[in-house]
Amino acid sequence: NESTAFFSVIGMTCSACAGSVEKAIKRLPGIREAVVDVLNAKARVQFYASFVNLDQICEAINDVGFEASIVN
Ligand code: 9UX
Repeated sequence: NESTAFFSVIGMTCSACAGSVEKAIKRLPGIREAVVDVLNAKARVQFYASFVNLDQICEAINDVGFEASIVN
């Protein structure tokens, strides 16, 4: 079944930044939806926890040059 998580994403300055974060998240297995909000420096991700975990999502965001952390 499906989980939803929110992330703080530091370093996005334009909508293309947000697009590259979205793409990076969606490349992972088990992602249902990713919506990245550049103005609020946040991402909302719906995913299947049997395929991917929160740390892997953070790592994917970090790997494209931003600084992600889990928020509650
Ligand atoms: Mo546009 Mo965002 O060059 O870094 S992609 S500012």
